[in-house]
Amino acid sequence: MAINWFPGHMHKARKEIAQVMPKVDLLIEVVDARIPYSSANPLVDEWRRDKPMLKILNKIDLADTSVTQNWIDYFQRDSDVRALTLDARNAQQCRELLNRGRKLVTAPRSSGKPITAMILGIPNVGKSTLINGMAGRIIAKTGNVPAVTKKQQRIPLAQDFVLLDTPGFLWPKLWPDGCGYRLAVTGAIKDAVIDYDDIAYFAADFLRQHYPDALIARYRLDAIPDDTMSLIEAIAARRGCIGRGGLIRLSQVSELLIREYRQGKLGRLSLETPRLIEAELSVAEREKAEKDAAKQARIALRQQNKKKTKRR
Ligand SMILES: Nc1nc2c(ncn2[C@@H]2O[C@H](COP(=O)(O)OP(=O)(O)O)[C@@H](O)[C@H]2O)c(=O)[nH]1
Ligand SMILES: [Mg+2]
Repeated sequence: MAINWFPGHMHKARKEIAQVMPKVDLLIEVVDARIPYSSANPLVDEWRRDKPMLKILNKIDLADTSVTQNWIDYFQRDSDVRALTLDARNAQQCRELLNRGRKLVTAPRSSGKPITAMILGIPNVGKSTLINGMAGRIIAKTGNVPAVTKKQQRIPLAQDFVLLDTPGFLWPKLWPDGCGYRLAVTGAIKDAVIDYDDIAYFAADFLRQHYPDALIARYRLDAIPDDTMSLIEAIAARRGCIGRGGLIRLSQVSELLIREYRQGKLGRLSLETPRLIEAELSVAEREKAEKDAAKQARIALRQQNKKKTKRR
C-alpha cells in the first residue's frame, strides 16, 4: 500500500529523539489498543534498550477485552515493560499513570532531580488527550490537527515529574503489509491518501472471519456470507447503498462500514492478535528471504559471466 509518510519529518524526528534519549528515565509509548503492534513505532526498542517503559494501550473502549489481555501478556514478557490499558478521555485514569511511572523508575537519580519521561506515539493515537489528562489542564491541542513538526516540549507534570513531548512526527510499522491496512481502518492514516473501497474490503474480510456475530447483529444479516464481496453486498442491501439498476454503490457502503467500525458501532473489535502478527511476520520473512536469495543468485551469475568474458 503506497503511503506518503513525509520522510523529511521522519529523519528529523529520529535524530532529535536519539539525541535526547540519554536524558530520559522513562518512556511512555501510546499505541492503539485495537492494533497494538501496527501502531507502535519500529524504532522504540532500539532507542529504549533497557530503560523502563509504560506501554499504554489507549482507546480501550474500542478494543476487544480478551484480545487486549493477550497483548498485555505479550508485552510484559519484557520485565522492563509495564503494559496498561487506558481511555485517555478519562483524566483521572491519565493522572494515575504518574504513580505507575514513578514505580517503574528504579535507577538512581541525583536528589531533587525530577523523573524525565518521554511520550511517543503516532498521530491520532491520543497523546494530546493523555497529556492534558496527566497535567490536569489543557496543554496540547487534540483532535484532527495535522502532523507537523513542532518544537520539542517540556511539560512539568508534578514537582518530581517532567514530560517531554515527542518532536515532529512518528511513524508506525508498515511491514508486513497488513499493518498499513489496519492503520487505515482505524483512522491512523490521513483519509486523503487511502482508498476506502480497498480498506473496507480488508476490514470486511477480517471481520467476516473473526467477528461474524458482530456483523450479523449490526446489519441484521440472516447468516454470514461465505465470501467477502457477498458480505459487502449484503450490508449495502441492508443500508440502501444501491444505485440505479440495483447495482451496489461500493464507495458508499465502504465508507459506511469504516465509519461505523471507527465509531465502535459494531462493538469492541480488535484488528490484530499476537498470533496473527507472528504468522504474518513469518510469511513476510520467508518471502523476503526468497527474494534476497534470488537476488544473490543473479549477482553471482552476473559475476561469473563477467569472468568468462574476460578470459576469452
Ligand atoms: N474512543 C476514544 N477516543 C479517544 C481516546 N483517546 C483519545 N481519543 C480521541 O482520539 C482523537 C485523537 O486524539 P489526540 O489526543 O488529538 O491524538 P494525538 O494526535 O496522538 O495527540 C481525539 O478525537 C480524541 O478525543 C480513547 O481512549 N478512546
Ligand atoms: Mg496531538
